[in-house]
Amino acid sequence: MGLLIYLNGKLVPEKEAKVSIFDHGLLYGDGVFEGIRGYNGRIWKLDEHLSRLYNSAKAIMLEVPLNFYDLKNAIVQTVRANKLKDSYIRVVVTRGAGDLGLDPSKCRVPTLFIIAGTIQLYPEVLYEKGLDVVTVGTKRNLTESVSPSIKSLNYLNNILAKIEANNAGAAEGLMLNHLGYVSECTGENIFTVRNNSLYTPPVYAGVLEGVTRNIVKEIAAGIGLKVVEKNMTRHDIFTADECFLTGTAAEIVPVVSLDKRIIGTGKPGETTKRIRKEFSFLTREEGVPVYE
Ligand code: PXG
Repeated sequence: MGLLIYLNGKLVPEKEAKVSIFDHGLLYGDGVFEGIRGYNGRIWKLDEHLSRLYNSAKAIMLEVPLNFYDLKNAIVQTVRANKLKDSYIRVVVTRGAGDLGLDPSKCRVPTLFIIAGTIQLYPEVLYEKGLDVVTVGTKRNLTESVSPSIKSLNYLNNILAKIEANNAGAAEGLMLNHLGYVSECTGENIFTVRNNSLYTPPVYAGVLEGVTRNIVKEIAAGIGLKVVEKNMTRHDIFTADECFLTGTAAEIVPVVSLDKRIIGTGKPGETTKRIRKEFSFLTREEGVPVYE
């Protein structure tokens, strides 16, 4: 049995959920998206994800066909229609169908679809053992070219980095910005732990302002850890006590080496484990209810 997909105002079986081959989301990667999680019959940080979606759309001058309230409702309805307790939700807005030229002004109606399914990004064993990460040659997009703050359908920057990580046999790739400072991994933000403080690159280093990143900052404050946003080099990661990545799909995943340099003890650290525990507690308690 397939999923029910929300497509332009209707719930349709996945086999019937089709978009035009002239859709500029497909032809040019012209569109925006969000990846959202549902836990325990609730949708986690829905408002935060939707704010980012509207901001991404604004930056590319794309009008989301539904207002905030109606879009929120459509997402809840889609999760409910698929009877999901734990879910991974993909919300996609594209420029819509146009002609073969790239001019977005010729695309009159944006396409909106919502997929509510499930995901497991990494096998469980990687959360226990930690990831080996390599630095990739592909630099993170320049802020004044395609801003990393826009969660656009144009993910080739990150996909090229992921290909390099795959080729090196590593679970993730660390991307530097054009100045050589650490930005983020291909679909996750990065943190280090050192002397009871957390460090993460600032948004201006070319990172997506992750929803999970922001929650980790709150968790850290709640357990008495200082959070410092500053430019970081690979050296800062080699010599950290602990390192972890954050993202909606990955949640919080420990990193135990970078470019074969063992980080800390080479095992997931105590602070990382503590934050993972707090995070998993919050995700089970909070969120927009789907079934009430
Ligand atoms: N950086 C980038 C470049 C991302 O795409 C994050 C950080 C983490 O942000 P959140 O808000 O999720 O904490 C993301 C989001 C995947 C996948 O399958 C990952 C994302 C999006 C879509 C797919 O790995 N990550």
